[in-house]
Amino acid sequence: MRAGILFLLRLMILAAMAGAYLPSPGVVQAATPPITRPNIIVLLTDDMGCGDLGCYGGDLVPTPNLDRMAREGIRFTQYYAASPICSPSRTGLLTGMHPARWRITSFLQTRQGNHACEQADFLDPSAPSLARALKAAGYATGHFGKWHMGGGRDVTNAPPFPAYGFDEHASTYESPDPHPDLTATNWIWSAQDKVQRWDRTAYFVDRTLDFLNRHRGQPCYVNLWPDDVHTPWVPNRERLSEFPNGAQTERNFIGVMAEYDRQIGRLLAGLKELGLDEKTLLIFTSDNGPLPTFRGRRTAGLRGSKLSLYEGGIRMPFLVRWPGQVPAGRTDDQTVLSAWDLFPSLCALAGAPLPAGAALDGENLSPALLGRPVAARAKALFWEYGRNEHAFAYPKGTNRSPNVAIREGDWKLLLNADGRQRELYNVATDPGETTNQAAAHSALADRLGAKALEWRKSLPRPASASAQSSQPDIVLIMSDDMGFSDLGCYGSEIRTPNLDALAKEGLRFTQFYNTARCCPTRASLLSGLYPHQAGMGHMTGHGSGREDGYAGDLNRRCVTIAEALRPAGYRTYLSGKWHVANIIAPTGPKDTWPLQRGFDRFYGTITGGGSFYDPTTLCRGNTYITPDNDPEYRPTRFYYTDAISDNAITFIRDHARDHSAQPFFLYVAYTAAHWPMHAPAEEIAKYRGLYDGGYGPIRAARFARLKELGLIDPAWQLPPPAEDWDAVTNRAWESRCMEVYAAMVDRMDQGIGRIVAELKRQNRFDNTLLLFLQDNGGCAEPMGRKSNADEIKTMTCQPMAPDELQKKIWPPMQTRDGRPVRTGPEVMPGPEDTYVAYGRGWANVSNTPFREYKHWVHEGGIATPLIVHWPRGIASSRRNQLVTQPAHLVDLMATCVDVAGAVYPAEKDGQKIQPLEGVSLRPALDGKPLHRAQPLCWEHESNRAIRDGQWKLVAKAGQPWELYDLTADRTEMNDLADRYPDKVKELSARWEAWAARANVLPLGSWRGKRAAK
Ligand SMILES: [Ca+2]
Ligand SMILES: [Ca+2]
Repeated sequence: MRAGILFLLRLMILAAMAGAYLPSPGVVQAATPPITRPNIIVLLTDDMGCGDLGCYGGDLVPTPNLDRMAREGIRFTQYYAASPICSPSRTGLLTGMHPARWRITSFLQTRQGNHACEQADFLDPSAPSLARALKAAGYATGHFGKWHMGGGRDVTNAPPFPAYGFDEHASTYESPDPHPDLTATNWIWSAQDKVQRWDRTAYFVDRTLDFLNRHRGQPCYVNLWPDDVHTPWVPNRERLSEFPNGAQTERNFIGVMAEYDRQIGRLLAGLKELGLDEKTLLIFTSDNGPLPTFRGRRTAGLRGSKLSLYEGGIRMPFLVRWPGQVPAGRTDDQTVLSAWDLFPSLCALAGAPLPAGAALDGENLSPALLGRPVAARAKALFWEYGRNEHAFAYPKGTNRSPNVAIREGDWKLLLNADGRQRELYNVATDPGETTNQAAAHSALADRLGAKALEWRKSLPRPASASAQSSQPDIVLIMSDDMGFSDLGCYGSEIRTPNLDALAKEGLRFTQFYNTARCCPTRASLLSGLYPHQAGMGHMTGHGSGREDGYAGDLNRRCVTIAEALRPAGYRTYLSGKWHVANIIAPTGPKDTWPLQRGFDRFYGTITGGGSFYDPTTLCRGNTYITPDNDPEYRPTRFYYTDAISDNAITFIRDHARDHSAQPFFLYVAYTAAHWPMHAPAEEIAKYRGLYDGGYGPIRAARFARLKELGLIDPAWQLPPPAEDWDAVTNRAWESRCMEVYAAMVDRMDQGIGRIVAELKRQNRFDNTLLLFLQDNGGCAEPMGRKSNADEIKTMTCQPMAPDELQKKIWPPMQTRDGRPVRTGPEVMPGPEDTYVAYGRGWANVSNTPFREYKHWVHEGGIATPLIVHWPRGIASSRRNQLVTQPAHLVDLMATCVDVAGAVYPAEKDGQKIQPLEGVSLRPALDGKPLHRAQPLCWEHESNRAIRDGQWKLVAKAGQPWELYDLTADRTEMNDLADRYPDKVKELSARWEAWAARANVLPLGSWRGKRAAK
């Protein structure tokens, strides 16, 4: 009672002051807080325009309840949203600041999309929050409805609601914690949702009333943020069959709008029923303008729409109702207020102090909310929307606005951030923005333009630009034809101390996958797509006339990592094997060679295989060279693995000298330990005798070590051996094969050690993201395992001139000094005149504990180590940990683009680029889950597989599907296909859908020419 009298008294004083005191510009009278602090409901509607409400002159749909709310309170005609699109608009309201100050510039989307829009992935929880400020002042806080300030899609690390000061919440897909009743699938809505699309506003109204009812003893702050009337418009059960074709029709909109208004009626009735009418300040507004506008009817004739800075995009309906406190039936067409004014204004009404140190952009206009218009605000209003052409959507024609705007007094100036396209309107006399007065009032336009651009420049630099100084160097190292357990840190006896050290200081993935073969893996790694999408379903070198998915050249509907990173300021280098180009002729076109696919510098081989002492297609830039005629690299003794390491080091050294301020991407593609078994004698000597006991003991030791390291589950069975050592007749030769193989890996590891040393020497190592992986599993191909003694008897060989190119990839061939190259079990491998593969028995050891080999998509063909090392990017507490989430080559592009702050392009050189298939591995580096929308799939030579969670369905060419539960049985020993026929059916259907989508079909195209059509 006493409180009521005091409050009345205060209102009388306010009323008296309203008559007596007119604030001068720049001075706004702060409201004394009411004695009884009201509940505050901010009802923020999605994509609703003034013309959608009868009380603003709308005539599409009767809105009796909204109109009644207007009659019972104040209707403002000059209220502005913070942005013409969801996320920044919401950010402005919640933080009281221009949303771009928190790097929210467009709707929050995928990480790649966010980068493209120069924005953060979620609202920084250290930003001011209206909810937190009111909670600190004793309010109970709830958020019911759409959030869209973080979470959803591949953004898995958005802070939870309590981080922003909310006690309770129920929200949708675009939030850190989607409510299961609203989110049956991995999308914003679906027909499977328990709460149907047309019942959502009712659901949020119910949650709001329930929250108020449960917190009667406390003032409440509630965000009631329905996702109506955003598209799709799904008005009711009866009309669901019309979706999606009817999703944007006028008829469906009318249905949705009518239902929305009915729910406003339920809210008003509910407040009354709870006895809270006079205790509740209810604010109704919208986050941005409508789209489609139905010929401007939904904007009440204002120019523009959602996505536009013209009034139709940002001038919103705004109603305030507080029976008994706020005068009824008023229209305030004087006060110019904005979303970011609500924070200080509502805090003033609630008696809540503003957060210490907060630099709010808004001002306290609480007198206006109580019915006393503020004729002149202190601060100008600013907006921006649209930072580039590729990542932002814009309305068409005259509704598209310049991308910066300012309003001061009655004047509004729009211009582009580069100062062009100035438009000046008097929005008091010309709210439709029809007459540009920039020429007539050029001094005013100059002044406002300068002010707007100064404001625009004060915004934080885009995430990608501000990350520039901290953009990591990226070193992606891949080896050739190695098995899962060939590195020390993955259970091997082969000495790889440098890779082991990287693993110890970094992370090891236990379920990383390649695509089973050289060319497809390289295409997938470079492009972030499945191989067939990049034109590399099979190998290079098949000639023309093949199916598109098997053309054998990296196509132009993909970009390489180098092409994606260059625009973000990266220099790009490749040392090693390319193997994604059909044409290898020295005089042929080179448009699919590295320099034409985004690399600044290239040293290496265009094709695969070949001698380590005289690799065919050895190349510097676009020019073929030989080990004897390369002026830039003259080692005492040429060995290709060393050459790849040495040239990589040269690239790093030259970069530090010439481009030290720029980050670089260095792709190091070793050909070790692909056949032939070639290694310097001193390396082989280190392994002499180690493999004399044959396959069994080594395989058993690796199996034990893998378990010890925690890389495999002890419960998994080791498959039977592929070869029987007792049956081997050429044991000395057979064990020498493995000695050389080990020497090749060892020598590569030493080179990696030297690359690391150079990064350290250049002081770049701490901020280098270094990744190591292998292109396919151990190789069982029998290359060079039969004697060619008879063939070479008739060979005549001459020493090769320094400029003479090695044209042969495999025998018959000769050494540069004129000796024939020998094969078969009489030839101890290692030297340059030998050409031998290590064979199936050792490949089986390499692939311990898995089945099958290179070519096949059982685990032995596609499982690879992945070591990730990045001192600045991986918390020290995470070092030496294992990442057990499945991941795939397609994720490497997404990861590089992510950490580089680069933009994955939708288009390049006028050519549409296929969307990324992978997800950034960055959350996994932090120990967080990856959110992959699609299962992983494989096809190579008609071998096919699909992995979804624990399940893998796999088949060899022409064979039936096998089903494995990889959690229980990653060695693929217990085929569950007969036991779970429904799972087989489901996964095979999904594989088929992928194959159709990913350019894999017709299956078997890898065998030859295009099928007749
Ligand atoms: Ca919206
Ligand atoms: Ca390979």
